[in-house]
Formats: sequence, structure tokens, C-alpha cells
Amino acid sequence: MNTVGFIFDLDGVIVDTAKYHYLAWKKLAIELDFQFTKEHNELFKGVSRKRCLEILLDLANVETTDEQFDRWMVEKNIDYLAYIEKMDKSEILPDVPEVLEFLKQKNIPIALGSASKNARAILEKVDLIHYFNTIVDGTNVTKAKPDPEVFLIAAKQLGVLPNKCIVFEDAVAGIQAANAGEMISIGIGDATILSEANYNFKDFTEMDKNFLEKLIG
Ligand code: B16
Ligand code: MG
Repeated sequence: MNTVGFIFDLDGVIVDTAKYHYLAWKKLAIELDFQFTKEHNELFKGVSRKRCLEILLDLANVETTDEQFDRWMVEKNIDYLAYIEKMDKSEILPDVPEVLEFLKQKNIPIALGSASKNARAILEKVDLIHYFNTIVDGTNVTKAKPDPEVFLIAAKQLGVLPNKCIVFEDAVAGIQAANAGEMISIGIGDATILSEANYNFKDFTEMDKNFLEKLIG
């Protein structure tokens, strides 16, 4: 068993793909004749694609068949992937590579714990995939955050006890998932929104190496 392990969410922690999700959902919303705003997009952070579409259809007051639902899921993802295709290293959020490199140098196991089914493709595009000992994403889980499943699988695959895992998350549901898994939760973003986290930082530039050393123990 490793002593500690670090688990990173993807969207909002490593890269800002929320802006691309927003553009793809907005395009679909136009077809549904619904005014989709950035505030609506906030509700989608950390939430699975299927659940996002359910919420969008509820908001737009649209009832549909299973077949049309599936077509919209595919359509939204095709539009989203067109944005992902153009991503490169420049879209990595500040100081993320430095933190990953610091942990790697210390042989600390690192996992990804994301709701996205496109997580591997995104990590490859931004050339960070080699840092991760394991990737747990939307293709591996049956229960969405705030259920701790995604992080518990990651802990198991890292060979680290859940209460020795440190989770970086930007979504309320993700912080709740980490807390439900009895892990150490670190909110990245607005501390007033992520108030349930054990620790809060606006971004990784605010986190110094002493803090990481303390977590490693
Ligand atoms: P996909 P995370 C989440 O990523 C996003 O925050 C959320 O907005 C998105 O709907 C979800 O992934 C599914 O993404 O459509 O690519 O499968 O924050 O859990 O890394
Ligand atoms: Mg996120």
C-alpha cells in the first residue's frame, strides 16, 4: 500500500473545458429554442453528459423519445470534440504541470477522477497523460458525483486508503463525493461556492510547496 495518493478532477482543475461544453450545449439549446446562459452552464459542472441533457430538456420544457435523446447526446459530443481537437498545452491551467511534476519527483501516485468520457483524449491533447498512474472517468463509473464511486475506484487502483487520498475538485458535487469517500477535499475555485471543502484555493498558483509537503506527510 502506498501512503498517500493524489486524485485530480479534469474539467476546471487541469483544463478549462467548461467553456467548450458551454458552446456545444448552447448550440443544441438554440435548436430547442431555449436561451442557454453561463449560469445554466454552472449547473452542468461535474455532471455527466446524460444528466446535463436531462437538465437542459427540463429547463427547455421539451419532452422527447429515447431515440432523439440519444441523437442529441451524440450531436452535442461531436460539437464538443471539434473544440477539443484544437486544444494544446497552452490550455493547461496555471501551475498544474509544476504540481504534477513535484508529486512525480516524490514518487507519489497520481489518478484522474473525472465524469468525462473524453478525459483520455483531453489529457493526450494537452500532453499530461504520462503523469497519471491511473485514469478513472465517465466510462468506468455507474454512479455520478456526489457519489464517491469515481474516487474510491481511483484510490483502489492507486493502492491507497481512501482517507489517505487528496482530491482536487472545482465542482460542489465533486467536493461532496470526496467528502463522502472520507478523503481530503481541496476546492479549486470560489471558496464561497466550495465551502464544504477541507481546504480552498483559487487556483494552483496560490498553493505553495510547503502545503503539498504537509499533505504528503
Ligand atoms: P463528457 P469533470 C465533467 O468533467 C464536466 O465538468 C461536465 O460539465 C461534463 O458534463 C462531464 O465532465 C461529462 O463530460 O461529455 O466529456 O463525457 O469536471 O468531472 O472532469
Ligand atoms: Mg470539474
